Formats: sequence, structure tokens, C-alpha cells
Amino acid sequence: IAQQLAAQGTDIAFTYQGEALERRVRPLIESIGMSTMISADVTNDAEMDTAFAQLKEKYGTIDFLVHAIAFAGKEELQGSFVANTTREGFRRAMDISVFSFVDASRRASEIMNPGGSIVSMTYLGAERVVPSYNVMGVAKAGLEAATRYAARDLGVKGIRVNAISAGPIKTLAASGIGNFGKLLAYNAHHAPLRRNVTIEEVGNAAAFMLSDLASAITGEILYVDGGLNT
Ligand code: 0WE
Repeated sequence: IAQQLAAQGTDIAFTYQGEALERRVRPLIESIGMSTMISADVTNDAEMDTAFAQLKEKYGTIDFLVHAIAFAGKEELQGSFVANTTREGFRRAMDISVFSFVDASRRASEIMNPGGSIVSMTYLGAERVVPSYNVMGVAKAGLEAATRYAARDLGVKGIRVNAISAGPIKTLAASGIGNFGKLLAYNAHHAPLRRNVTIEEVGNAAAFMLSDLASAITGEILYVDGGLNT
């Protein structure tokens, strides 16, 4: 997404959680000619206060927000959903994957220009059972509902809120998930386009949703999945 936005001439600030991720992400950010990095652990209110104060200080107002984070415990992304979902695991998945979106949307909307746009990332497991996706599916269902409610609230400010439901992609986060190769093969075999999607295709869809080309689209889930959901 950052790559496609950079290609369209935007200036992007990146948030990260923890030094390990900062080290990993910095070279990617520099590779697209950007450098603004702000520490933002979404579970820490004080840190979120500071992060958005820094954004306001640097930019005054902003035009878009991309929410692209999620978390569930490794143990909860396998086997039985009913057996493996603990109270603390459920709470953590919801806090990091759903509340963070509501919180960041509120904070961003306070400094966002009319015509602004918010995009988050979701997955088909929100509405169909995808084996092992488990508590993340419940969290993504929450994220998609939150998208519609936020779209209603922020529409009056001229701010649009949408989610992109991408097909499975072999990312760093996916590398720790068992049988991911099987899921990719299943997806490619059954999708109308008979293939998986690329990160460039997801980036292009996000750039569209964040731009004025999508000026009448809000509260929507946009599938970038080769048609699999149909
Ligand atoms: O939303 C996701 C995965 C996000 C994710 C990934 C991890 C891996 C490492 C959230 N939490 C964690 N926690 C970790 O400890 N996807 C859409 C990718 C994904 O994950 C799956 C999938 C797909 C697709 C897990 C099981 C089945 C399918």
C-alpha cells in the first residue's frame, strides 16, 4: 500500500510497535523515499496520545489513515476455535485488531481534512469459516461492523471509511501459520481468476479507496481476492 501511495506522490508517516519491527520496517520505508516513523503501541493510550500529537505537530492536518495491524496468539490460530480461545486471548485479539481501529479512526478524524479516507484490512474469515483463522475471524467480523458504524459517524465530516478484504498473501505474519501453502493453493484453484492476488494489486485497491476516485464509496468491504468470495 505504501509503495503504491508513494508512487502517487503522497507523503506518509509510518507507525510501528517495538524496536524489532522498527529495524525491520525502516529500510522498506527508506526504499520508497520516506522517513517519518512514529512509535505507536495501540494498546497504550499515552503512547497513542503522543503519536497523534507528533502527527499534528508535523502535518497540521492529514488526508488518510491506513489501519493494517492485527494480532491473535499463535495457539489461537490453530485447531479448535471453541477449545483454544481463552478470555485473555480473545480480549487481546479484539483490543489490537478491532479497538485500535476505532481509537485510531477517532484520533485521525480529529486532524483529517474533509474528503479524507480511512482504510483497514480484513479477510474472508470474518464471514465464512476458514479453518484455523478462529478468533481472528471473530475480530475481523468486529472490524467490518466497526467500519460501517465509523462510516456513519464520520460521513458528516466528509470522511469515508472502508475495508479491503484481500485474498491470502505470503507475508511475514503468514509465515508462522501452519498449512498456509495449502490455503494459497486452494484459493488459486477455486478463485474465478484461478490465481492468488499480489501485494501490488492490494496496494492499488487501497490507493483507489484512499483517493477521490472512490469519493462516493463508504462503509464498504472491497474484495481484492480474485473473486473467491463469490
Ligand atoms: O489476518 C491474518 C493473519 C493475522 C495474524 C497473523 C499472526 C501470525 C503470528 C494475526 N496474529 C498472528 N499472530 C502470530 O503469532 N490473515 C488474513 C492471514 C491469515 O492468517 C491465517 C489464515 C490467513 C489467510 C491463519 C489461519 C488460517 C488462515
